[in-house]
Amino acid sequence: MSTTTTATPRPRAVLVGVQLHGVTEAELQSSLDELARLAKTLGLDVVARVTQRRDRLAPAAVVGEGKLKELAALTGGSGVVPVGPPSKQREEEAERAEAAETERAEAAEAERGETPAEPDAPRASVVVVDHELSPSQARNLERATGAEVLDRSAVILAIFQRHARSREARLQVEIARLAYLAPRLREGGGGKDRQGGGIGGRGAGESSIELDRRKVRDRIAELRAELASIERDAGTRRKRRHEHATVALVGYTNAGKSSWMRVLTGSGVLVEDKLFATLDTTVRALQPESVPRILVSDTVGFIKKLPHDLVASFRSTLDEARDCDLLIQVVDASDPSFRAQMEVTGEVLGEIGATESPRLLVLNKADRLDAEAREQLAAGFPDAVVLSAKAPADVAALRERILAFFERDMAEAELFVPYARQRVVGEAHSAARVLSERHDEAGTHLRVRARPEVLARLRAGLA
Ligand SMILES: Nc1nc2c(ncn2[C@@H]2O[C@H](COP(=O)(O)OP(=O)(O)OP(=O)(O)O)[C@@H](O)[C@H]2O)c(=O)[nH]1
Ligand SMILES: [Mg+2]
Repeated sequence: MSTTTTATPRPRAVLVGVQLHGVTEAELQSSLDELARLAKTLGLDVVARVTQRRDRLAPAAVVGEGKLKELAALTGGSGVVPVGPPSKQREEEAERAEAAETERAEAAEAERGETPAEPDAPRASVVVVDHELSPSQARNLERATGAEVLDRSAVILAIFQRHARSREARLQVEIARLAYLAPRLREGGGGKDRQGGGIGGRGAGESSIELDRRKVRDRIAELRAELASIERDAGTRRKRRHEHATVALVGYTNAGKSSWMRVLTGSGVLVEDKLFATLDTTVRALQPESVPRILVSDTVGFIKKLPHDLVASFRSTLDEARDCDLLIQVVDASDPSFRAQMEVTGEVLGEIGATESPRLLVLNKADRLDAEAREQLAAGFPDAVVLSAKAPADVAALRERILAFFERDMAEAELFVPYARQRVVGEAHSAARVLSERHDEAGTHLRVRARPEVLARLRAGLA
């Protein structure tokens, strides 16, 4: 458990979630549990949850008028969305439909006897919404609650920003943050309200907003150029690494990837009960070292609704996962929503194009499960291994499994290396297992065991 020991009290936050059509109460609560962990990682103290069952998000402020008042009671705001600019007929119709929907939702709620959130809980200064907010929804919520309003993407971006250590990670996060902000500058930009009326209207504020957006775009281009130069080096390093057998640990945030990295490679990577503790990719050799060496990489975790800009931005970091020989997908099997988390991981892997490599599923944190649950998992996922990063016997078992994976497709070959090509002998020693080595007057006779790609490369060096 990570504890913050700051003297200043942590800002209080209220979570807001809408139970949309087709979403169960349990799913909504588990999504809010995760949002609460994200908020906590950001240093917020979650004091209440405000939820509402609706067919869709209220266009004005996500929740209906009544709920908004309830929310504002927790933050000390007015609970009223200020009247916007004159609306056209279509908008008026939409508003009428919206009012009717709100009434229905609230009447149904009253029928179910739901109690409003406690009015005398301490006042919150932050509202965290579990849905993507439009700029106007964010602004309306801010005005009605008097609190700072963040959506899920903004929280994730803020966490990434805090946890980014290397220059590469910092650039990636900054690009994603600006890309997230750019479209949101359209309405509220420059602190000027839309004087000319209407979304996208030619208000007096337009030119300065356009200027801001251009500045943001220019800055993104600048950062991208800098990132590209760093990534060129990283790309070369990655290519060099690819001469070795590589394993990438991937999975949902907090699943235990870094814990496995530590125990498999003896490295001191950060392990924390925090979301997105790891942002930078670390690569280390499997320990005790095998011949040839196997490299293991640990990288950024995934989460539900991971902002697209972040995925795009972290693409090169995630190349490690795309180019590896074996993907080890780590799952926190003790988390009740692990199935949904596996699905999200599958989706992100698809998005980054990491679907080619063979995948081994590690159902982790088995030490938190009883024997029956473990058996059920093993039966439900026959190709997976049910393990705990905290059990030394399990660590040895996974290491064996990794070794066996690479051993399986290795083949033996005889190579003759003329003295003029002695470089190949060195290469054979680093990328293959040399079974025997004999010299005569013309060169070196090697008997090696290696993966087919390695054998092909060694032969190409002799051609
Ligand atoms: N009980 C138990 N806890 C574990 C196990 N593996 C990891 N943990 C704990 O789970 C938490 C997260 O572990 P990490 O290894 O940091 O997880 P991660 O997947 O690297 O997380 P991010 O880098 O934040 O995406 C830590 O508190 C670990 O101690 C396990 O097998 N059993
Ligand atoms: Mg980690």
